Amino acid sequence: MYAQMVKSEPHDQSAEAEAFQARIDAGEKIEPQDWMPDGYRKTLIRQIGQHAHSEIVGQLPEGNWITRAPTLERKAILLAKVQDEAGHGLYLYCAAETLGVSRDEMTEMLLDGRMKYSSIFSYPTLTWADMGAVGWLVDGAAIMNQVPLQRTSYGPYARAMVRVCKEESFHQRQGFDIMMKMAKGTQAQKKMAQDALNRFWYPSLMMFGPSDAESVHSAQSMAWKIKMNSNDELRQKFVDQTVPQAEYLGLTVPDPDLKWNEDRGHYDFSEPDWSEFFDVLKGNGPCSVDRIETRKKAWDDGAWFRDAMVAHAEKHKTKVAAE
Ligand code: BYC
Repeated sequence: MYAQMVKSEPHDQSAEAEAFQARIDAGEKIEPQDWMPDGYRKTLIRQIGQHAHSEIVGQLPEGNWITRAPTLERKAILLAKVQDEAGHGLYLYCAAETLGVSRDEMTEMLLDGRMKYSSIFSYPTLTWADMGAVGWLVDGAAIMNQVPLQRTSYGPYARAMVRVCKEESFHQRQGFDIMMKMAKGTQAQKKMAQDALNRFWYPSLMMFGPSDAESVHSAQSMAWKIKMNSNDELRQKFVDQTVPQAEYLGLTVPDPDLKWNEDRGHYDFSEPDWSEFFDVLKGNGPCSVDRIETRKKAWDDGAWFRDAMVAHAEKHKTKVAAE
């Protein structure tokens, strides 16, 4: 269906493409029924689809701790957060569907490796402090990336981001709150908090994507306002915001070269190990195989339910047509 739709674009795109770019430059929103270049549509499907998959796969590392949360209150909070991520996935799948791709197609593309999910979720969550680090750092990085996306040029994506960002702010606060409790707790708890920061720091920096020099899509995506900032810009903003928070917690960012640069007005910091990042993207992260197997099992287990819903809808349609 997606392939058919792309083929049906008008042949002479130049005048339309120019008018389209003018609309983008004027800050107008593009809506599903509007003409758009093939590349714009494909880039959005790739980015929104990847984003949706990340929200869904992102439930797994935290879902791992729901049954082991230390108190009833922490359990209720974590449960609500993981449910929010499912909601985010749904808004995003719906936004992508307005571009002519179905959720089933996107899921199949995730399961057979044609679509990606965020590299961060290929890492394991080993202790309760990881729930703090994920909320604080991973949701913190997500907010840094997603707040500007509320102004992205594609209407359904921008609107989905508004609600997602509100919920992500709560997620980040709850993560920081867990880190506070751990960092100000017993020696053993503080050690766990430091260990979680050590393991999640560089994978969180990787969430923003490769360096600007290596980013293949940034220039075009920024011209189309699908992306509002470059990967390096957002990574720097994240470091500048997060380092004082780590200091407040009394924890040490695992980067010996981290230093405030008075001239630049930013922190200097070490780049993540990019060979590790590209290896994770190839499906070689510590939990990559497990994440996809888990999603595949959930998809296969849910087949009977999806079939039943379609059968019910068909039956209803036939009944309405007969009346
Ligand atoms: N992981 O040209 P580039 C969350 C790929 S979930 C995997 O810079 P682009 C949450 C990229 O796709 C947050 N792949 O790409 C949920 C491209 O490969 P392809 C998820 C990555 O698209 C639960 C190649 O590398 N947020 O919030 O311009 C619990 C070259 O990169 C990654 C979003 O998805 C990565 N980290 O920029 C808690 C936000 N980085 O596709 C929290 C929306 C790059 O050509 N997405 N790649 O095969 C974006 O803003 C952009 O897609 C990215 C990458 C900044 C991620």
